[in-house]
Amino acid sequence: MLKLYGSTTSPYVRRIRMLLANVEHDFVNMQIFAGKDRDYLMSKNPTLKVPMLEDGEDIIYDSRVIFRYLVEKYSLPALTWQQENLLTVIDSINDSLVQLLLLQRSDIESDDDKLYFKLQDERVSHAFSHLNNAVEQGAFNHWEYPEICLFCLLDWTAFRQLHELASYPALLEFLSQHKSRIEASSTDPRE
Ligand SMILES: N[C@@H](CCC(=O)N[C@@H](CS)C(=O)NCC(=O)O)C(=O)O
Repeated sequence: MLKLYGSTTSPYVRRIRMLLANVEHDFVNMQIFAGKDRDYLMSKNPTLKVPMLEDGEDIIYDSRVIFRYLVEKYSLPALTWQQENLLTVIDSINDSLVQLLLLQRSDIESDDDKLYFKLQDERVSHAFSHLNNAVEQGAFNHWEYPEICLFCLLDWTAFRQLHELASYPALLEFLSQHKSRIEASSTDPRE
């Protein structure tokens, strides 16, 4: 049986949980920052990040690679290059916001005058605008992996209050359009 390791709050983990909504699997909810779960992660995954997928002898890390693994295993449609690029944009926001959250938790205050924060803030705003335009142009009109990843990013950004989404109306509309899907409500990080 497939075993997915992660946490209920991670947007990277949630996308794989939503993708596996109709595939039998075990979900292992870990506390990755300390204790025995971290020891387990240390023993299996040198990146010390989740998600991680275990399939018999195979251990796969990184959501993007896990997706490719599942595409191969279940003959799912592969992404187009345009979708790959959109996923890169989604991941670039996700990575910046994960770093900002970790800084918050380290009691390091955000300071717009500092290069590090300025670069993250510019990337996040610019990339959200790009995604807002992409939604307006119909690039997220299905319910497949890119849409799932966008949904997880937006819902997590709102949940953690990491960036104001009010200036991206198409993204807000996209979020509310998909919120009540069963795989969205059953993986809601607020639950
Ligand atoms: N590129 C990775 C990113 C995964 C990632 O950043 N996961 C976060 C949780 S949202 C994590 O495990 N962070 C732990 C850390 O940074 O120490 C993927 O797509 O799976």
